[in-house]
Amino acid sequence: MSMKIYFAGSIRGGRDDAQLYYKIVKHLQDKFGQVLTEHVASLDVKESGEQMDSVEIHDRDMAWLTDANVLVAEVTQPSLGVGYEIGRAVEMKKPILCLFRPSSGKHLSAMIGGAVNIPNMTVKYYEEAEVINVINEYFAALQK
Ligand code: 6IA
Repeated sequence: MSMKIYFAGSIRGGRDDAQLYYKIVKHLQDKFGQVLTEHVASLDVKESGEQMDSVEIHDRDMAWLTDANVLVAEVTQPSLGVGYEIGRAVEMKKPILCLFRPSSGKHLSAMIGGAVNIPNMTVKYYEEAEVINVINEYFAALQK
């Protein structure tokens, strides 16, 4: 089944994990469907980008999120935008996979890690080497 996938990853929160976002988006495109937000994984995107109109970005992204079948969020690098997208997707009752790497030494927000009672929201703690398997397992269960 081909899905519409919204991938969320930090932009102004910091681009340290951009290579990993690229790897995730590539895999989602190869195996599971259309990634509406492939620019999030673009290695050219910088943290600044002041020339872009925030209203257009917000409204376009919310339209994509509304259209998406699933949200995949890499949450290791803290990002207000990613947290906002997750909260909006919870309200829209979308299936949500949050991916967090404890080996980063970062501490996941309690608002994400503690969201265990939210139906359709999964937080997966993983190592970078496992990322493909973790995504495959989640989508296998989703597509059942
Ligand atoms: O607060 P952040 O910037 O870290 O938020 C990142 C999240 O918000 C991503 O998952 C995106 O879906 C969304 N987002 C934030 N900024 C943009 C953007 N341009 N274009 C599309 N989606 C965005 C910002 C300017 C850019 C060229 C640097």
